Amino acid sequence: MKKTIVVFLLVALLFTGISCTKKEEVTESVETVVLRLAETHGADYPTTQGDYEFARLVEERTDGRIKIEVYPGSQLGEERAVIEQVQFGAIDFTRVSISPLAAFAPDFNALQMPYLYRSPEHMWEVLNSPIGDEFLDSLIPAGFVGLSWFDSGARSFYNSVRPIKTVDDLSGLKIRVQESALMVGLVEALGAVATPMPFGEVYSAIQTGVIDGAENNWPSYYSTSHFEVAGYYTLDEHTRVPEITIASKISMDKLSAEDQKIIKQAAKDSMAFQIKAWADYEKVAEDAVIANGNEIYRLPDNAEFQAAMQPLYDALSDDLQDVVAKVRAVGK
Ligand code: GTR
Repeated sequence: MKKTIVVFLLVALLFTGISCTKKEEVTESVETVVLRLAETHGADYPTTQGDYEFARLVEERTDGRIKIEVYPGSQLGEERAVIEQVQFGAIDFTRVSISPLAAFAPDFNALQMPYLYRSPEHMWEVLNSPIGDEFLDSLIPAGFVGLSWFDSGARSFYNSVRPIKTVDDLSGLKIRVQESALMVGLVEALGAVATPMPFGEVYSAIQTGVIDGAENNWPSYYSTSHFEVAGYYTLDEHTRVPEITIASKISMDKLSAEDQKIIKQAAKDSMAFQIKAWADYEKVAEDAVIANGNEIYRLPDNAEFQAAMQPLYDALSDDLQDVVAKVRAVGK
């Protein structure tokens, strides 16, 4: 009799155990949402570090219910193609430069005009002002939810042919630009030949002489090894192009209002982390390029370059000229 009871209890325990595990599994698979974020840079690049921080905050604040998997190194595609996929909900998030995004939301060109910001501080004052939030919100009709801004320093020209000290030195050089009409216009205004091309193709295009150079900030010049094949870097700092994290509106609409709020706040809260990571990496990149013996030239002033780019401002619509005026008035 005792034996029967013991066996009965053991069997009962076993079943309770099994049913508990099953229940947990079921609950977990119902509640955990896994979303994907596409990033063009490698894992240790500061924007990717900012992405990881964003993902960490979302996971922490949703008690693990929402996991954002970051795919660095263009695993999910080059920027333009990724933005398209975000637009139709195949990818949930991406961190991109606003240059290619402007093809989907042309007003963003106003935020990447040459020599628009007086300083890095001025750019941050603008992005943290209602202007920044209006731009983030303006993406809804294009199918995106704008979440946050990341730092990207200033972009300057580099090439494999000659040092650039004047606008004339750029004449006839084939310069790669992002897939952005504004950037094509900018390079053409300086008398060079603009070649739009995905980021991942630039290294071999310079190496094989398909193009003479490109333009980017210290971190990208370094992390892509472009500095190895294009030794002349001129710090003309023609643009400050903010990075942006966007969500697919289709993906966001599937989440509760509360979760959407958590995601938006987490994105904003990841900015400080990225800005610090940016400053650190910018220094590492600059030191490494200088140690490599590259020929760095800093323009004594930007007047000549700035004047050559005035036609880009003249070509802006009245609405965008108004935005530019508002941006310039910030902090004055
Ligand atoms: C980098 C930016 C990338 C990408 C790249 C490019 O500075 O972080 O998102 O836009 O420039 O030139 O394609």
